[in-house]
Amino acid sequence: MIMRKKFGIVTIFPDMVRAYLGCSILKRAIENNLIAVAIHNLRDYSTDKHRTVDDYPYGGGPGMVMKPEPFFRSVEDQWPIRENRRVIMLSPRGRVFSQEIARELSREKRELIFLCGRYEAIDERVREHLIDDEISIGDYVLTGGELPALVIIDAVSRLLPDVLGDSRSAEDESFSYGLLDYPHYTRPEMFRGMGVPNVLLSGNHEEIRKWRKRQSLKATLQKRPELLAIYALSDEEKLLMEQIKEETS
Ligand code: 4FV
Repeated sequence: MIMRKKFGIVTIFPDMVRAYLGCSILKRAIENNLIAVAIHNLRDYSTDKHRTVDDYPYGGGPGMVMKPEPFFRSVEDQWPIRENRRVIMLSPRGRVFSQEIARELSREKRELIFLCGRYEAIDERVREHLIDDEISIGDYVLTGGELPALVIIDAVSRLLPDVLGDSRSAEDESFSYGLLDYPHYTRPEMFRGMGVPNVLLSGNHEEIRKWRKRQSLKATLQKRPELLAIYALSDEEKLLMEQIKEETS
């Protein structure tokens, strides 16, 4: 019996999140009970009749800051047992998300709870006393934490058994082992005078495997050489890389 992976999202825009989870692979994963995503409206945990979740910043400055009470009340009400939850705040100050972190979170037994900010920031006491983890999806500033939460739920869910139609596809792709992906082709064989590399039409799976490996190494060397610094080349890959460097030098 595959354990259903449980996620929680706290946001002031629940419909925005539902929209993305209501389509395609994640929709099917929810229907097939492979994942569950509990969506909670932060305003339901405000403490006033105006359902206020933000206020002016102490010390002045631009924008509004999200109040601590609604976040603490929502987490303590919905996920009271600390051992069963891992509360993740999305913010540009977090550790930068990667396929490695996606794998780490896909192995996590605790429920993954995402706190989605809006406005300028979230009161620092949430970071200091409520969260277990802080993740950024990249060095740029968004209008909210909902997209980062969905990016992470998407990347983690597709690593779970049976979520992708063909589990091989999660193993054999960009970053799944540290190199950029190889080029992919499908019908038509000829398109506007542009063909398909013969090796892919040869049926020679060993030659196809080697061509794809060479393409991955070449693309990584040209586009993301820093990835090669942390990637342990196999003997075959070292050989292929020598050939590539000779060809491209
Ligand atoms: C972000 C990021 C991000 C900052 C203020 C939401 C915004 C606004 N989150 N990775 N990059 N968050 O830009 O995670 O509330």
